Amino acid sequence: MPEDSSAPELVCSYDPLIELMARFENVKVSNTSLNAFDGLSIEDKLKKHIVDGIKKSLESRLDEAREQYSPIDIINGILLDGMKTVGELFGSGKMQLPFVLQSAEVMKAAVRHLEQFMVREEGSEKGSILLATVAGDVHDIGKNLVDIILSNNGYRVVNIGIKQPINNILDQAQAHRCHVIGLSGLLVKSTVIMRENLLEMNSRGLSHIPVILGGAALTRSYVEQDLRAQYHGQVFYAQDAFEGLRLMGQLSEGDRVVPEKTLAAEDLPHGERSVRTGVIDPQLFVFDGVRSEIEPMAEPPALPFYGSKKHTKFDIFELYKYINPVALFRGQWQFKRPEGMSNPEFSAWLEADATPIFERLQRQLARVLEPKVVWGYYPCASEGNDLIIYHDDFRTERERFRFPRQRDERRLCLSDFFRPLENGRAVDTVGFHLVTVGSAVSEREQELFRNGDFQEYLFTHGMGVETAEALAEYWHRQIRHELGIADQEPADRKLLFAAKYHGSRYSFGYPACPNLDDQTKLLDLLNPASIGVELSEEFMLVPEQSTSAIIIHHPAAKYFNVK
Ligand code: B1M
Repeated sequence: MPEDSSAPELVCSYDPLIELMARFENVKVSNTSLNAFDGLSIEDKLKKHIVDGIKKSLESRLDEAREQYSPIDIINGILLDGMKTVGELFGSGKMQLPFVLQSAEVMKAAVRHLEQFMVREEGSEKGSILLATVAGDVHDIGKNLVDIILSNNGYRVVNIGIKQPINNILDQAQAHRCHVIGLSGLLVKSTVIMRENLLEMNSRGLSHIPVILGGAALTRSYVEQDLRAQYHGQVFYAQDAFEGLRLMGQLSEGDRVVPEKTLAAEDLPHGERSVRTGVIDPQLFVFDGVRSEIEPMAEPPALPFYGSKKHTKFDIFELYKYINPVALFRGQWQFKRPEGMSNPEFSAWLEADATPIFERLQRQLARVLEPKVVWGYYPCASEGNDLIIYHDDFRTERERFRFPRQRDERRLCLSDFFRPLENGRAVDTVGFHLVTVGSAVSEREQELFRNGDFQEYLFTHGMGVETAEALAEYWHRQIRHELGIADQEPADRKLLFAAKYHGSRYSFGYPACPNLDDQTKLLDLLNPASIGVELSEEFMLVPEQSTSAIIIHHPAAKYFNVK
């Protein structure tokens, strides 16, 4: 830089450090995370690192502990004890999942640091499990949460990822000498695959391997009744990662695990048929002439246009306004109201602690989330339990959906909301949409998971999921406007999230339209390949954070169950 002779000479007439110290002389810094370690033994200090999820100074304390203990003793004797406390706190409702993950992060960081000083001894592990999401299923997070909890509690976890065919699961389990197989999946279809996998293990003579099953659509009774009756070996249901941990504990001690309670047939909740078998009773789809009292609309909305269109330009911050904070904070991030805390106190706590995370992620993910929509309108007509979609001549059949009808209650069926053909011509209108937030957010999640940033992984995943839901909500609103039925738009977002508007949207796989195979027909109508979405062989949408729906304009269309 050229010397500027005209610049005034800068003379520092004071010591900035002393000045700074003087300024903060009377300020008490309450750094609990540092002070709280004072006076503790090295063992308790390390446990505190784990339980409180503190990474600062972790390595130096581990090095200090190494002067007395071998790395393996630090892990098994001290750190795992800390994780046990974490599990107990979580189990008793005193610790929230995001903080459990923070503890797991510290555990992983500690093990990573100690590994360089360790010689792996054969047979020193507590137990091992091969984890996979079953064939055709792209759901990652359920299995990954199980991985985090098990591997940071001392188990060897071989996580082979999503969409895993049984051949690969068995090959990998044998290659890695895993003594348990753990299968996960999101949808009912996946529970059917799990059953097929167990039967395959029977026929290959591999039923000596215990199997743990978990996932949103799975029920304890299906696993502990139906599947246990079919698998020659031991099969267990784990409702969450901690039940998986408990089962691993029992299986690794070599005990044959006796289920706490074996369900009797009469204990089974009514209407579990679809979940238990994966096949919905075909009788529900047969029209026996008795329909509900729903009167189709005398003057249904006209078609806004025929066929499908796409939309890919969104103001992401506008979309964020459609995120349901309850679903995000309590559903995805699993912040739960601690015992003894009132509802208003909990809301204030969420506002102070969860909302800033939400706001930060809105900014950070603005360019990662890639919202895209395909939607369309078609002339249609009902016929018994069927909804027929027509070509743009309004006469030639293009697609046919068949819905189940309630056996009791109101005898409702989705087709009742539509008019039948009149003079051979379709006179009603139906909408469909399919939304996605793209694959970059899933890639970001995988990176966070690989790097051991478990808490951020959960937060990011929740944002992806709830932005997809928000986009579906936002675009359904757009459709109501296009159909001219935006006459009951709720001013309050809470009412919007409670679907207090004109008409409804139903996703295939949900109770009123349970056939996931119908996704194929929806995809034929909408052509979502134009926005990068395709179907897996088990009818799942890829990318993962995508969802589709049939949109019904009838004002009486509300959610209902079919059993
Ligand atoms: Co939807 N969805 N969804 N969904 N979704 C379910 C699963 C559903 C049960 C809702 C319902 O009907 N009430 C239903 C499935 C029913 C069926 O199969 N017929 C359903 C459906 C139908 C669908 C679509 C097909 C709808 C459509 O678009 N037509 C579609 C499919 C998506 C696709 O194809 N890509 C869809 C879409 C979506 C969103 C994208 C909007 C969103 C995100 C999905 C995602 O994460 N990829 C979503 C959500 C949020 C849900 C619910 C509400 C919550 C799922 C979740 O995120 N759970 C769900 C209903 C529900 O569960 N209440 C539902 C949190 C996650 C961490 O839990 O994976 O279950 P989970 O893992 C847990 C435990 O299960 C257990 O431990 C984990 C941690 O505690 N566990 C194991 C799991 N694996 C384990 C293995 C073990 C041990 C424990 O040992 C080996």
